[in-house]
Amino acid sequence: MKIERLSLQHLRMPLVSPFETSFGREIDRDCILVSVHAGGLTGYGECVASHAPGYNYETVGTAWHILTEFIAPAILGHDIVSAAAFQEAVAPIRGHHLAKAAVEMALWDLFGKISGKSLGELLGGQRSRVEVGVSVGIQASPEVLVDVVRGYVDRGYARVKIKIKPGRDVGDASAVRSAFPGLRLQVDANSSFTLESAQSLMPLDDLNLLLIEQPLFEDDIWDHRRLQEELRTPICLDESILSARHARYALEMKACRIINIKAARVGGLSEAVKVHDLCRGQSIPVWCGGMLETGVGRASNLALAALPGFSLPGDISASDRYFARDITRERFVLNENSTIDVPTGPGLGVTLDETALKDFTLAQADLVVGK
Ligand code: OSB
Ligand code: MG
Repeated sequence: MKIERLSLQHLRMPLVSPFETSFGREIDRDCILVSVHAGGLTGYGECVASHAPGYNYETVGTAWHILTEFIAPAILGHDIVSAAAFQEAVAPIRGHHLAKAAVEMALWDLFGKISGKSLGELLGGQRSRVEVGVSVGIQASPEVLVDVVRGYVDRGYARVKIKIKPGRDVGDASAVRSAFPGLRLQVDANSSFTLESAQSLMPLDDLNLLLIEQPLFEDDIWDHRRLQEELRTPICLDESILSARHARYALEMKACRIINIKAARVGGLSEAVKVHDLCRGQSIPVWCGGMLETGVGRASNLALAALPGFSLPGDISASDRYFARDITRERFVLNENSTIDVPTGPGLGVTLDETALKDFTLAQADLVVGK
């Protein structure tokens, strides 16, 4: 299947409410929609790099650069028959996982459309619906946080993650725990503590949390090992795990007991499946992380989370938790048991709302062979 054309659209979509983490506050969600054209079919992929390099070093700008200057030339006019073939073609490009993963997603969508199979089926998914939770940003005060969490619990979310940062940590988590003694609760620090400042997190051990996500530096697996020795609550790594190799290092070092899998962060769905398989072989629970995706990336996350090793609820909320208007015609809704259905149509199983797409597009590029 010869890749004939790659198109990029930089989108900016208003979030229903601002999302604040230890690295900043997002009011709009920026992303790049990647369309891969081959044989009269189009596959879609979402690049989840944000406007700013807060979560990791990639941005919409760096991804645009890598996609146009390096990834497109590596695949345009080439026969890319599998995710492995794609990864081989882009192997000389170091890093830039979010950019690579977007194209791999689009290729999977294309492979699914060609074969008539859903992404869930192609990846080896075994569930028709997956358990989900909601990720709640830092709020004005612990009182406001409890109110916001109550809103989600009332809507049916059975697992809640709250964002923490130094100074807004144990107090916030205790307030939510007191208000909801039976709630499945976890916290995410997004790399905002050091081994020293993380000493203040020790009281979290008394709050019956599912896990503490990425307390320390993104490039630091070793200090997580030292912190995990001191904490009874499982540490879960997000930012630190950029490949199945990193996952192996972390598990060998006992730096964490749970891994958050984001296909984008590890460079694509195929590598995400490798992380899943490694963890499953060692009975290490994994769950599907989120990056405030549009319906396109959400469909991909749901398909991935259908794999059997995803034993904890994912950060995959209903469409209305993020956007009043999305770019897919399909909107994802929360079932009564805090699950969301895995799409069943070919590929990602979503169709695009062209009008919404046009309204959200800030910039566009069409890349063809030899141009
Ligand atoms: O660390 O998991 C994270 C959003 C953007 C960047 C990083 C993270 C997140 C989330 C949101 O927690 C999860 C979601 O998509 O609902
Ligand atoms: Mg995280």
